[in-house]
Amino acid sequence: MIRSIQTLLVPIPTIRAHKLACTVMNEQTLVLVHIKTEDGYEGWGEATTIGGLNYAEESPHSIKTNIDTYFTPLLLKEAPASTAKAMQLLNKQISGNRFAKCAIETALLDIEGKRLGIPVSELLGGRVRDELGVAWTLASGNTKKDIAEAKLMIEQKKHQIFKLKIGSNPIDQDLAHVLAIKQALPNCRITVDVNQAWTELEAMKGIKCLQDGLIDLIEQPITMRNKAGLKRLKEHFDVAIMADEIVQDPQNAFHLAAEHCADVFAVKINQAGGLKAGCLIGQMAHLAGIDLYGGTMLEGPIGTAASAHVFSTFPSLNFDTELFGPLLLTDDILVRPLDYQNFNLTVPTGAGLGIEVDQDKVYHYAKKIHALG
Ligand code: MUC
Ligand code: MG
Repeated sequence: MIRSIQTLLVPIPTIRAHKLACTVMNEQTLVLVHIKTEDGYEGWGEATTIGGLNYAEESPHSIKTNIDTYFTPLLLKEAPASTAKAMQLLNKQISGNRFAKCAIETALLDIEGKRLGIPVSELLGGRVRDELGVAWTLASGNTKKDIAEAKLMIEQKKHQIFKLKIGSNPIDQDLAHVLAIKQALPNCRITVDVNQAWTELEAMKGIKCLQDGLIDLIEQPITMRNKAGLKRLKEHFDVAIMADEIVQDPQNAFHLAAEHCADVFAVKINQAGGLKAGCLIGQMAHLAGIDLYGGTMLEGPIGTAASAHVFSTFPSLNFDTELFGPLLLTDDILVRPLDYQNFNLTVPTGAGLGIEVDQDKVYHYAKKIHALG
C-alpha cells in the first residue's frame, strides 16, 4: 500500500544552450516523483518535458499540480493492490496527463522490482539486449561548434550517431548547416529533427536536399496534425522518415502503424503515457514492419534508466536510441551515474530501476523552486 507520494521540481542547468525549433534550453526542470509504501519500499519516477509548454501539453508545474491535486488523493483513497491496478484506475479516472502517469508508473514499477528482486525490464516482458547505442544531439546553434563537439564525442568514444536540430532558421541556412556537418562526419549516421517546423511544401524541398546529401533519417518534418502529409512524405522519399511528436498513446500509435504513416517510430515513455504503453507501441510498430528508435524528452537519469529498461525489451531497435539526457546536464542526481561507455549505455541490472538517487542533490536543486525547509 502507498504511504506517500511527493512530487519535486528539480531544475538543473544544461552544459550549453540547447536550441530546438520550439525553444532554447539553458536548464532542464526534472519532475521527480518519490513514492513510499507502508511496507518500507521507496520508488522514483520522472515526468520531464521540454521548454515548459513549448513542446507538449503538460508543463513541469501542471504535472506537479495534477499529481498533487488529483493523482495522489485518488491513489491513497483507492489503495490499488498492484502497479497494473493503479494504472488501470488512473487511466479510467484521469484523462490525458500522460507524462504524469508515466512518472507514477515508473515509481511503482521501481518498487515492484525492488520487492521481487528483479530489474524493471523483467517486469515488462524481459530484456533482449543489455547495451543501447546512444546518439548525441548537436544543437549549439553554430555549425563549427557542432562539428568540434561531434569530433570530441567520437574521440572520447561517447557517441558516433548524431542528431541535428533544425527548423528555427530559414530553410536554406538550415540545409547548408546540415550538409556541412555531414561532410565533416561522412562515416556517422545523421538524423535531422525538424520538430514540426516545415510546411509540407518546405518538407518536399528540404527532404530532397537532405536525401541527396546522404542524411540517414528525417524526424517529424511537419506538424503532428498532418498525418496524411507525413504518409505522403514517407511514400515520396526513399530516405527513412521518422514519426516523433505525432506518436502519442498506444491507441493513436495503432492507427499510425496500421496506416503505415512513417518508416520509423520514435518511442518516448512520457509521450506514450508510461512504460507499458511504450512497450505496447514498440511491439505494435514491430508487428506492422515499422522500425524503432528509442527517444528522449531530455529526461535526467531516472527517466533515462526507465526508458532504457523499456527499449531493452524491444524486439528490434534498428535506429538505436538518443538516451543522452543526463549527459546534457551539469550535475547528476544519482549516487553512481549511469554507465555510458564505448558509444553505449548499459541497461542497469539491479532490482527495480537499478539506480540509487542522491537525495541530498535532489533537495539541493529542488530548494530553488520549492519553499523547502
Ligand atoms: C525530440 O524532439 O526528439 C530529443 C533530443 C533532443 O535534443 O530533443 C529531444 C526532443
Ligand atoms: Mg524529435
